[in-house]
Amino acid sequence: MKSFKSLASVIALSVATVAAPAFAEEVAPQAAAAKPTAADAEAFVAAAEKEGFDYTVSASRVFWINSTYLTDDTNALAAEVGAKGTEMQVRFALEAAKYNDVPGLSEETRRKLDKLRGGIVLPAPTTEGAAAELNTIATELQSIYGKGKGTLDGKPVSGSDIEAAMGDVRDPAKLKEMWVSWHDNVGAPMKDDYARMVEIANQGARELGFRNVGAMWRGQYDMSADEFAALTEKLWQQVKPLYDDLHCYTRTKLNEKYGDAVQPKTGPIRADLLGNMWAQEWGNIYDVVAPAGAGDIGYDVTELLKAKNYDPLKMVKTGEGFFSSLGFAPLPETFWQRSQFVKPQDREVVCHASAWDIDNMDDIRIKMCIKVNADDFTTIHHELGHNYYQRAYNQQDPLHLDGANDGFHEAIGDMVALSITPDYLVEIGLLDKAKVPGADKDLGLLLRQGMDKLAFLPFGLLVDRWRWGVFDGSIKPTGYNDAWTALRLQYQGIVPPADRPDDAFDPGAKYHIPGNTPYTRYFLARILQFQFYKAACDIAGWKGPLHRCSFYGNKEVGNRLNAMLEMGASKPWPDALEAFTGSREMDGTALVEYFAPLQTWLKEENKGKQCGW
Ligand code: X8Z
Ligand code: ZN
Repeated sequence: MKSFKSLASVIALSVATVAAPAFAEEVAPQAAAAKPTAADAEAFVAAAEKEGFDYTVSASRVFWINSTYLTDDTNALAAEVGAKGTEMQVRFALEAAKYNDVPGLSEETRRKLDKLRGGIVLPAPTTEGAAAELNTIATELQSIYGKGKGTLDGKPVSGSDIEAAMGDVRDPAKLKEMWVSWHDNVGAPMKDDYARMVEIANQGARELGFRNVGAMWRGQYDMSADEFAALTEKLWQQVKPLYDDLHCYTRTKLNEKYGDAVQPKTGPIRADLLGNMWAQEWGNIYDVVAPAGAGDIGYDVTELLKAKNYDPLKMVKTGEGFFSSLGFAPLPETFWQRSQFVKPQDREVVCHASAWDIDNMDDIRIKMCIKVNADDFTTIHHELGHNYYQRAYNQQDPLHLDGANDGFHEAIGDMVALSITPDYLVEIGLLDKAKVPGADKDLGLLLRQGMDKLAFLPFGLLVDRWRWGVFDGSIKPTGYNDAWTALRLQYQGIVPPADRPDDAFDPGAKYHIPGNTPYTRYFLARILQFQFYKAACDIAGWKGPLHRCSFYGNKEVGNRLNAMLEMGASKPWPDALEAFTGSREMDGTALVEYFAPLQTWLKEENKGKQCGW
């Protein structure tokens, strides 16, 4: 992965991200007239890798400039370069299909051909002008999001500011104003363009022999698209009881704080009360839900950072320090020179955090609009996880310059951030030793963590459940918003704070929809990060409660982790998972184990309550 905006755009265009196998269930495109040989296939793959590699290095620079300097001109350049990339990828995909039935292909060549054939995030048909139209729309959608503003007290507020304010503000009228204005201003204008984009990309998918774009996305996981959908459902059923318990408990606390008129005791939760614009992570309202006694964990990371005068640079240096402690080489000088850490004052940018690998070698960077708070401290570790992964696999062939699957890429930095325990905070001088919460505060710590990690699970799933429906036609443009709201209710048990207008397009108010970044990766990452974390803690010989483990400073963990990272996408993901964890299955057991004491406690707290919605 290159940039994570780019798995959608850059990466959508990056051959390096074209991913996994195409499967028998897909309709094969027309057979070739001549009889190509395995040697022909290998020659084609090598040429495609070279051309794709050269393209991504130069295209990435254009996309970087566009994302960090949003103007009509940079949009035009990004759309033009993007169109060239789409045309190239489609050309490769059609050519790759000709080698489908060639006898004697090596396993490696077969995997690479499958990636070339199926790994385009937004394909276009070969019709004249289609790739240009598709990329113009995609660039415009991303730009609308980047420039988007909501309001607070009637005054315009940028995306990164409103995101932070949703975590801090506790006045329900103000929260509602921010939620409604953001969704109305940012989402609604995108609707028609989004529908057109879906139409073009689906035509592209069909020309390549796939049912629709969603089937292509689901086909990137070393199994069939349908098997993958079933796997995500299985994982969700494994962890859903934890979410249901947390929802029930949180609703009670919100009702106690705001009263029946704002948050009733039963039914869904009002989406703007959960401390996050999308209600995807709820840790920011820990103060609202903290139980007496055990709930006082005695510190708050935002306050610690502020008290010790951390600035964005120091936050990033601290993140780097963790990876260095595992034995990873320091980030290159260019990372510090070329990254965007804070929001520039004089221009519009895409603030949504992303990690970039410009030259597939060591020109790695992050692009953020960092605020000194706990959310961004975690996000820095998340983004650095991408950068260290990218650098670790930079010796792989161009088509293997990617994560084992996209969930792996999203999970590395998060696994590291799970190690930000009280003891770790003491070790780096952020927390006084005397303030380390004792074992009697374990539940508070777990609840704080669960508010982020567990709350995210249904959101991580539903974003692409919506898009899968959009791409397969079961959700039509006229029903875009109602279907979104229905999925939010079904999976998350939340409702918008006000009736939505007919022209609403609330999905557009979430970055990854206009950014065209597939989202199931984040659901997988939520599961995988606990598998990785448990494996790391086992390697480190940790014997205490899992959530107290920090593997900071453990070189053995670093070595084993690196062994997985440097494989990139060269092997099916179960091989990579096995290299680090010993298991070949994605599985929620580690997550369930981590939160088991919390679940027992939540069940006790919820006794006598009418849970569900
Ligand atoms: O988009 C991201 C990262 C960039 S890859 C900041 N995340 C998802 C989100 O913000 O919605 C990380 C967690 C989920
Ligand atoms: Zn990410």
